Amino acid sequence: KYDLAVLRQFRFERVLNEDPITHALTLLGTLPTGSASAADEHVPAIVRIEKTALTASQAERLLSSSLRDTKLIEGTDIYTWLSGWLNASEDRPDVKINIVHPATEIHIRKYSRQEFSIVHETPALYESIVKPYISAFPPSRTQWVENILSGASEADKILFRDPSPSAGYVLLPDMKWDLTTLSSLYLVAIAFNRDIRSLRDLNKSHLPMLTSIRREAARVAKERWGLDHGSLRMFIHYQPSYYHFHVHVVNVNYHGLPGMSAGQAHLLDDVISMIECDPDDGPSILQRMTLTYALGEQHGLYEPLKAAQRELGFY
Ligand code: M7G
Repeated sequence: KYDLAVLRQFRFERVLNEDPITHALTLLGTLPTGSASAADEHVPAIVRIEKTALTASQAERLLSSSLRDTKLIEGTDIYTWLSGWLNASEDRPDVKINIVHPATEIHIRKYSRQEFSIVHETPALYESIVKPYISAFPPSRTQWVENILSGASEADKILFRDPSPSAGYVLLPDMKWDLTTLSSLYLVAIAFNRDIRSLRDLNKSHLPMLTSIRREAARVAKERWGLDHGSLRMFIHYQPSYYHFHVHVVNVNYHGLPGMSAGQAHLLDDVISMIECDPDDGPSILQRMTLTYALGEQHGLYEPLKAAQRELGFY
């Protein structure tokens, strides 16, 4: 549905973010609605363009044939640095493009450059501020999840499926992955159980699902890509962007993504271990503990949590 012809119609408005570390630029603009009746009508669209990584599989051809041109920047003694240009190639795309269209205000805020601040979410603040915030999201926010679970989208990408409504989930490539660069392998396991809105809802009854995700993700990574035990970092975001339970499964050698910061990423192994330490009844540790994490100033919880913290004397 989205191709070069559609992208050429993008009307640029402003840069939302610029990240030299991930070689990505996130643009806000508009794209046509796509409906025949309103051919000229444009609605907000976010387009994130990221330069793809070079991989070891290209090593042999890189200098002998892929390189089209070079220009000397500087050199001294045994050191030289040059600019270079690569030939266009079918099997080595230059960029990966992510599109959110139509983009909501929440998407625009999420993708915008922003300052972060640490907040301490006590169980009481979870009840009074975070839980109502989560409940206020319309179901349309996670339509993409329902499409995956029902098989309406990405069906041919599913790597593992356990259809049980309580402990089941699907494992598939995350949209952050380009599907080829093994060093940046990124999968996501999405639960069928719609009652788990976040890390806060996990308890002993969810151990079969959590341990199954840990086991099956490792098995699939080994069988498909030859990744050995210990090659994956599996974690759960808090706060996540989408309040439908899922686990991130990422190549352990892929560093530096913002979503891997201490506070936001909770290792699946640690979560399993914490729940295993819980007594057999009563609220789980995840309901009893204060969770500390960084929130961007554009996040919907930023203002209310910061204000509540000031009242509680956290600062
Ligand atoms: P999150 O922790 O809720 O938010 O994770 P984050 O985006 O801030 O990390 C949701 C995960 O689902 C992210 O890793 C997204 O890249 C991924 N994701 C989001 N969408 C809309 C899709 C999708 O449509 N398909 C797939 N395969 N992954 C998605």
